[in-house]
Amino acid sequence: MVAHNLGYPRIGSHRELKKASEQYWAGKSTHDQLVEAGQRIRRDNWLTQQQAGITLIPCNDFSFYDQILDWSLTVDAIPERFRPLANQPGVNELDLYFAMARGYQKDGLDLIAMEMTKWFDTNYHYIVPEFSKNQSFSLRSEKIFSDFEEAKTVLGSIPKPVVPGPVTYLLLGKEKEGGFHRLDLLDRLLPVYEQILSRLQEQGAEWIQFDEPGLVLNSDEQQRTAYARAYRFLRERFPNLKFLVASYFECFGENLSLATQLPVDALHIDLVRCPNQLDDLLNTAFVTSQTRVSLGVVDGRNIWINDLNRSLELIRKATDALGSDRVLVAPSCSLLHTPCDLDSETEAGGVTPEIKQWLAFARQKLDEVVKLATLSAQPDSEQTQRWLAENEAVLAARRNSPLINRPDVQQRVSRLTDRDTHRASAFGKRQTLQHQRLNLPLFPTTTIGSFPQTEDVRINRAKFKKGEKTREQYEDFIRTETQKAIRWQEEIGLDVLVHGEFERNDMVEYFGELLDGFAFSQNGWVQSYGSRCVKPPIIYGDVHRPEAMTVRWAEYAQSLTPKPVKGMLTGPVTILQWSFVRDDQPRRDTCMQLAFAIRDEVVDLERAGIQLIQIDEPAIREGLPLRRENWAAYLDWAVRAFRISASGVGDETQIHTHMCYSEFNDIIQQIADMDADVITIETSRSQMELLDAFVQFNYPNEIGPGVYDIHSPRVPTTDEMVALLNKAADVLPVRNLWVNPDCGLKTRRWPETEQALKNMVQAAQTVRNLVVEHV
Ligand code: THG
Ligand code: ZN
Repeated sequence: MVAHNLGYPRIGSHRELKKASEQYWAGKSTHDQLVEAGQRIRRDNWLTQQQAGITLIPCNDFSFYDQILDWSLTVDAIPERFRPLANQPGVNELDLYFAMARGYQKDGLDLIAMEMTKWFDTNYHYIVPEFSKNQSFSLRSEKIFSDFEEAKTVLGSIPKPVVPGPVTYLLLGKEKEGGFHRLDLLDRLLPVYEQILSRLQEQGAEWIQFDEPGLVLNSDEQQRTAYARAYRFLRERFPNLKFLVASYFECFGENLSLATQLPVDALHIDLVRCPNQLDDLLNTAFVTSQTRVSLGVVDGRNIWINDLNRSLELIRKATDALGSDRVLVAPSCSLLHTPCDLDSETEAGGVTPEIKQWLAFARQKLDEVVKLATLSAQPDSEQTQRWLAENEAVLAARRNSPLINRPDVQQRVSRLTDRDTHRASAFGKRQTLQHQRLNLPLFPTTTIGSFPQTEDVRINRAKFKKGEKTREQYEDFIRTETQKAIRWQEEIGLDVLVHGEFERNDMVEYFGELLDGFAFSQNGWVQSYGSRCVKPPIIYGDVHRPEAMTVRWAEYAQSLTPKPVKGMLTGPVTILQWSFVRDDQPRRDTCMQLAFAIRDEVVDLERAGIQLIQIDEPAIREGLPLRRENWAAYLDWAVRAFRISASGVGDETQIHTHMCYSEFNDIIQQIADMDADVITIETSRSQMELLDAFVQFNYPNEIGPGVYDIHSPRVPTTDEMVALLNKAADVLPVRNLWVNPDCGLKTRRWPETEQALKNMVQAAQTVRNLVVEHV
């Protein structure tokens, strides 16, 4: 049985790629040095997979920024605005590529970066292809060919090139003008695939992996036709190449019969997300075809060790029906979404030996895939029996561990009543009380919470973590930063202040470190976008808050100023969404536990005199299941979790929430159901278009539509923010409007932040005067 892999993390086991690219962007290293860093990572990855015993090893899964952006360069889908750069002498392909990802402000050019968005329901972000009506495609980048050649040399065997499937690639893009649908471009795109495959075939390729996760999304007739047409086209031209079409993250749903009938050599299915898919598949004519099935049995989205017996049962079912020649074993999806190597973890991070044996990172998952192939080939060997016994013992130990089970927490969740999910009074009454108490001007100004995480802040935290600074020294430093931030906010005239979050690394990791039931790794980095990584905490047990997490800092900040300071928390759904979640109970149950932990913190903040408390839920929309039929159930518990976290306080305490990256139309009812007193949202990039959903819905509570885009260092002018605010004031009740940037400022630098916020306060003053004149 073939053990294969769909993709491997490319950041390097110690984030070598991050360091190398950021050096290069800062002009501190050369093009060749960056290229060599990439080569070293690829080589390590290939050899790691080979040594583990993987027989079909992917290539072209490496990327300097994003695999979809790589593909846009490969098929020459370069937006017009980047053409001058593409034709400029001295600008190499990599510079053009990074310009597309990050924008380019140099040599009199000001090229806005391409948009970035979530990769399905993961915390990875890809660069969105931009298509025009008369879009043409041609073979441009040679990356896939050199990658193949390089892998062949390193491995001494034939690697498996990975390409985005043509239909998913088009679906992931965006039409930049009207009058066409991006799938209309398929016929122009396929000839480029033909060229690419013939080159790969000449180079000796045998298998090609087409990633078509689009196959698990709800589809219409046009989409289904496109998949069928694309693979018929390619099949006719390449009867001898072996095609593997990879789906992942969900079940096929209505695409099942289409997927099982594609003229390909192997179909990959995700049996972690959709364990019933194998039965479904074996109930179709697939059984009597020649097509192989690749069983995604090792979880590529989480970090728990595999239940070997459960996987073997699935494998056995497949081999019984199809014969072992037609079965491959693999992770459920690319291992991009898991950290590199558990061996880098030491106990200091809270991954104790007990917890560690429950975990598998990417490298350990390779071993699991190979083990499963071996086990199913030799079910009766002594080694088989030993492996299974070991695995059963560890799983049983985890199930029964006192570390995991906290009866008091379970009881609290099971006793949840309606009172836990409702504020004392309806919004109308709360608003009156809050306005009386806070006495803010119209168009009150505030920020989303974080201020720039400067080099200085990071260095101090790193020193504290390494033990080079005492807690006292570190906390003194944080207090000084906080004090500076408060003074400065007072000076520029913001109305509602924040403490700046200098004590926090990441908005989820920080809480994970302070809650029971969480472990945090030291090196468990996962790529989020480009060179940016996150270190998702690991929720292994019942969640409990042993003590207040943020009260001390909020209280300190409030003690420095008569102006109100807003308390800052991450909401239960976002903590869930950005963590590795336990797989032994429904996500909903874990979320309810988180909700009560946050609720206790909210109540403690109120008790400490904090009058406004923000519970961020940027990830509530991205948690939406990929298939619409599962939305209602998710939204029901997600909204309930937020309400639990927010409903422990009195009417006068103002609850804020914040969301970013959101298409709000789909879920506006549920956003309203969250019943936050104030919501701040990202709207500036769309010129307030995202507000439409709120306007049409008649959203009843207060809103802070972001008036400038924090994702760029550009300083917005007062005039443009006045224009945006006027737009908002035209369609929403003035008493409900807030003025704020569209997201936290931690990735920005101080100089642009200072100027931008000064202009923002000025803009608020201008509209206030306009409104007063009007009245
Ligand atoms: N935290 C987590 N997930 C996220 C975000 C977050 N997902 C969506 C969005 N925000 C992604 N954006 C970022 C922005 C910045 C960084 C990571 C994701 C970042 N990371 C640091 C780096 O790579 O240098 C490392 C973090 C650290 O210093 O601790 O800057 O905010 N969980
Ligand atoms: Zn945001």
